[in-house]
Amino acid sequence: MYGTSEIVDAAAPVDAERTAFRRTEKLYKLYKTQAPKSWKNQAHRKTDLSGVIDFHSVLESFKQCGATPAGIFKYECRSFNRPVFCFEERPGFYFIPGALTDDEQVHWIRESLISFPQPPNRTNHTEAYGPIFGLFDAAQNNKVLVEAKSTSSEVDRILGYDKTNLNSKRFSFSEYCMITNNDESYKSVAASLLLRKLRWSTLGLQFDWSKRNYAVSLPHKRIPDDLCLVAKKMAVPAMPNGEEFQPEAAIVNYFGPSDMLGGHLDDMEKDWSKPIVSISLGCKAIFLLGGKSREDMPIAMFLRSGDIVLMAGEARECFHGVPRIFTDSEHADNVDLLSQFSNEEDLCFREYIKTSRININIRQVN
Ligand SMILES: O=C(O)CCC(=O)C(=O)O
Repeated sequence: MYGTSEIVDAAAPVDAERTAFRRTEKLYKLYKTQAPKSWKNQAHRKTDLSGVIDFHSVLESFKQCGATPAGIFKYECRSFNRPVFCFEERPGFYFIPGALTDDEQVHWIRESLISFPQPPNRTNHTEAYGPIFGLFDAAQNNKVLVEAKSTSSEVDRILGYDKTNLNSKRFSFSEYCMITNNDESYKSVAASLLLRKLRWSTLGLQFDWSKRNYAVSLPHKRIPDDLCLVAKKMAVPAMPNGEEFQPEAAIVNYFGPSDMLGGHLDDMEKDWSKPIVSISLGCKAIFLLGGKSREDMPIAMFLRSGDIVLMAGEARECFHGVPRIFTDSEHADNVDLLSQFSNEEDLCFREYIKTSRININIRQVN
């Protein structure tokens, strides 16, 4: 949970709040027809996507004839050598289509699955299970998570544990298989299930969801240098007076096939003139950029793997969300990306990302 929103299963019933933002979300979210259980593949309701802006087409036609659709302009920034597009009606929002190469996307997908959920970074599972090491690897090896009897002093050191706190939860992966575990007092859960239910991890300064602020006292590592470099480089069009962006925290969102991120504001950073740098990986999604009120009609656009958006200044006050991702072969737009994972040892990444989307959004907190 962060901002005023969390990733939810779009198939779950939600109270209808009839604002313009909510109506647009409902227009685009994924619906499944009420098919009988015996039907293996439920058909998806056809959604009219003709009103969704496709910045890859905008870029193509700009290259061919130098024109942009009404309300969109190409942003000129001398110190930035990629095409950037903006909306006349939403100052502070920047779209950088295809900002990352295929290799870069592959790298950040691996990092998002292997390194970013590693303690001391927190995930949506930390509250229930405490720190979990090696989740992705454990899921590939059919391990289950069991309550550990003890942890090594190395783990204690990394996590800054107080040994006198007997309530600290300590879980580790075991080779034991759930099915052979008949002891009901021995809690266990399959790593593959935990991976499928991974919804967020936080890097750098850790966010305390219960207090809705950055908890500087929580153990944390700095954001990896290579991610900082990407964020600094990509933030340039949105930085006031040529200042350098200082990445201090990041949230990694993991979307499964029927997940959505409801309309929200990101309002817990001090200086809203600094951008949020938001990287898309995996399946294509629809992004809604609303206005300062939920009553303002949102603009819908596609986000593809490798696209980056920046939200700074006035755009920081705009409601936004992701009503759906596309996993079907007609719309997912991930064939090139999937072909990058063709080696035997990469098939696990391919399987995951074939039906998932990852978003890494990087923030300057102070
Ligand atoms: O997934 C996205 O592209 C948007 C993420 C977002 O809005 C957020 O993390 O606040």
